Amino acid sequence: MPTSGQGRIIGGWLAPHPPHLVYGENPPQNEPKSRGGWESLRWAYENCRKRIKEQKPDVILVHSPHWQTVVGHHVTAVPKLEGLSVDPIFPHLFRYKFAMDVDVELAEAIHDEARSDGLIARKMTNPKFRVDYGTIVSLHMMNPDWDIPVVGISANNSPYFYDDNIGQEEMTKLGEATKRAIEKTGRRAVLAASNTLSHFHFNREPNPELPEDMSKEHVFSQSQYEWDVRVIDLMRAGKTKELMAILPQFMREAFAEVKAGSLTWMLSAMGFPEIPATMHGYGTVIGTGNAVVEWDLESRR
Ligand code: 2X7
Ligand code: FE2
Repeated sequence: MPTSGQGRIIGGWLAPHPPHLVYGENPPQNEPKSRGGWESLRWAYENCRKRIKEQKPDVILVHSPHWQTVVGHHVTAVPKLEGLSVDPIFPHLFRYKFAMDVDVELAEAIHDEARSDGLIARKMTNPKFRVDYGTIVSLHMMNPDWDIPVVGISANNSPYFYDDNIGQEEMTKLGEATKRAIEKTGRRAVLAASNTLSHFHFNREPNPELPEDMSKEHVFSQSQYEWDVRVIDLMRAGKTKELMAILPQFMREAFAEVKAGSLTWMLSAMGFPEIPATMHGYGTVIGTGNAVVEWDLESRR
């Protein structure tokens, strides 16, 4: 692992985490088995897997809305994490035996940089910690071989208690701290914002006998769909400033999961790049809108 020289972020991915995607794939780590489903998103993730194999980053960092911390921003800072992760809402779809190597040096550097910027931060050093399904699904879909070390970053809950802006300002600072830590530790890093876009969903599984019944999967509403398209089009056009400006309204009107801050963190770490992002695929999961989107910083150097 490089520990000196100028590290850099080589790419960032909007990497949504519905557990259905892992369930649809049937990897050996996941106990429940399916007949498939949600292919448009799973095929989109195949492009990501290919890109990661080509790029061979030193580390993948993921910010997950389902590792919720009430006080501050936490980072995984223990060399190995393994165990069983169960989705609390969809335990019949996701019971996954995880094992991951953590880049502790980078995690500690993020912690230190965040604190030096006045953020509350904490190192998560419990080796028995049960990693949340958001972190696992994004990482599995990006790199099912799990042969690249990772850093997990928690979602501080403040946007859900206070004004949206308080949380997003913090996430901008956390992104900057992450960037400095990557540079100082000399890592070639890929970032993952583990976020669904529009987030209203059906309150019952349309077909409980067959959760992967794709004849029942569709957008929750036309207005949610139009919101997703508007946001994705700004990403594709590289209009990052405009994107950031409409996020609060998107959060309010489409209940967008970006409220948890993952996307803001990632775009901030990448310096809010005004470059066209590549859209790899869009699909709904239990009515929510999900997109796999890439910001390629490497080929633009
Ligand atoms: O966490 C999720 C999500 N964000 C979207 C859809 C379905 C399940 O879980
Ligand atoms: Fe989620």
